[in-house]
Amino acid sequence: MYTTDTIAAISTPPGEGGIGVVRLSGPQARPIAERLLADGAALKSHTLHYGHLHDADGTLIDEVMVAWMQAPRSYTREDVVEISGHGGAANMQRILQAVLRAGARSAEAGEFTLRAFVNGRLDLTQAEAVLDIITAQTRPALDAALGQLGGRLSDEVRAARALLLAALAHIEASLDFPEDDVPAPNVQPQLAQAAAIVVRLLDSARAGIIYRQGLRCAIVGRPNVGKSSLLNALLGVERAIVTPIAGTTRDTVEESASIAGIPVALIDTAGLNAGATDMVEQIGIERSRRALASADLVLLTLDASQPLTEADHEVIATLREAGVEQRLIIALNKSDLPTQLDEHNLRDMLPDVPLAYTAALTGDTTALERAIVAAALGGTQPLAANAPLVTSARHRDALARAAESIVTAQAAVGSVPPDLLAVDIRAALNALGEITGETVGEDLLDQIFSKFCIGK
Ligand SMILES: Nc1nc2c(ncn2[C@@H]2O[C@H](COP(=O)(O)OP(=O)(O)OP(=O)(O)O)[C@@H](O)[C@H]2O)c(=O)[nH]1
Ligand SMILES: [Mg+2]
Repeated sequence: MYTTDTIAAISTPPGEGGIGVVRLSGPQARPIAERLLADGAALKSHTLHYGHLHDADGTLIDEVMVAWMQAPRSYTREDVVEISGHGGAANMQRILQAVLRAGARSAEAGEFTLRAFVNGRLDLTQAEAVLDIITAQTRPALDAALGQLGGRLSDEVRAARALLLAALAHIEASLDFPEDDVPAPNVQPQLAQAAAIVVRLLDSARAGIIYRQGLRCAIVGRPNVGKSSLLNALLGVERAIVTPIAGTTRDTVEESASIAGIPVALIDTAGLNAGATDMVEQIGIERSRRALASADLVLLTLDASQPLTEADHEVIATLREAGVEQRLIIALNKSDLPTQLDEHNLRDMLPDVPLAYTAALTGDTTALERAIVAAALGGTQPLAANAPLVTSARHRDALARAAESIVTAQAAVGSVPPDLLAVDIRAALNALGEITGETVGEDLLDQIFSKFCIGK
């Protein structure tokens, strides 16, 4: 999929903007720009050039600023030209079309960054970090992506690979002299150090992936317990309609919130009411069940100012049937009123489920937010100074495979012939190489870069 022709795309988001940028990369980038500028001026590298773009027939297109970045000092390490024109969909399209008519080809999704990777300007973790920076929704996710772009993850992975390569070199050296009855080399220290690095990286993955991908949290319960009020309180805006009437929410309402830096998609649902006869309410309840099934966390909301009702018991039975106890958090809402609900009875029914008192009416959701963060991160500490190193499932899976191979190798030292030991070490090296891109197939590259937008 990698070519060296000249590609072009609109690199700013669609819509209206003060300026918009069309980017070109490849050997024809500069000649194309100079031809369209048609003012006889020669572009100077890394210098802004003010001018007017004209089509081949001489029609004025736009007043622009053009920057040429001569290879290799550019994003792709090829000649890159950025044309800044007046932002706006029609104008940007017109500039892009002129550039394409002048000989460039439309860039594929992520093709600029792919070239940066192929030309060695970025390794694979850094290329992926570019995408993460663009899509980061919260500060911790952004910090992690910036760290990854800066090479924090690659440095660690390379350190582990260097140790494994050293172990492999020892083993291969011993294989060269099979007739000498020398004992197999002891590579335990290298393996142990490599394992320590891989395990530390894996430990950061759970929090890292949550901070980057976020999670879905469905708010469920019988009618009128304050689900919509909780959604609003967690969002800090009056998003869903709240009334004293049971059955107010008929459809699911989904909004994104940031809870202690974790992007959380909150889904308010129609109260689960077994006796619903109204068709709209029934459809709404069906949607609630679907939201329940797709959620990473389920927030069972109860009204603490009343004893548990028959309807509450039915909801609890539904949750049990759905098998969501492991991802359940209980919000005991309306805690601003005197408590009537028997907490012990509840704990008997749902042992080990975290429980938080809330008062959505007064906006008190602190304990609940803490419970959500704890459930999401599962024991791992919320980020303090250091952003997590591993934020993608792809990296986590490769690390897990590397860890497995290293453990197998560690167990095999001394008990199997060195050439068999080398097989496991090579497997670990390959798994780690997939992270940085040293040992990566074209399919995987396609898969990774296709997630980018066009123009990046
Ligand atoms: N005192 C008190 N009242 C609350 C609290 N939270 C919600 N309410 C009230 O409870 C009533 C129902 O609130 P909603 O948020 O609409 O409840 P819901 O669970 O979304 O109800 P449905 O959409 O009908 O399923 C409203 O009158 C709210 O003002 C709270 O923390 N304390
Ligand atoms: Mg509601």
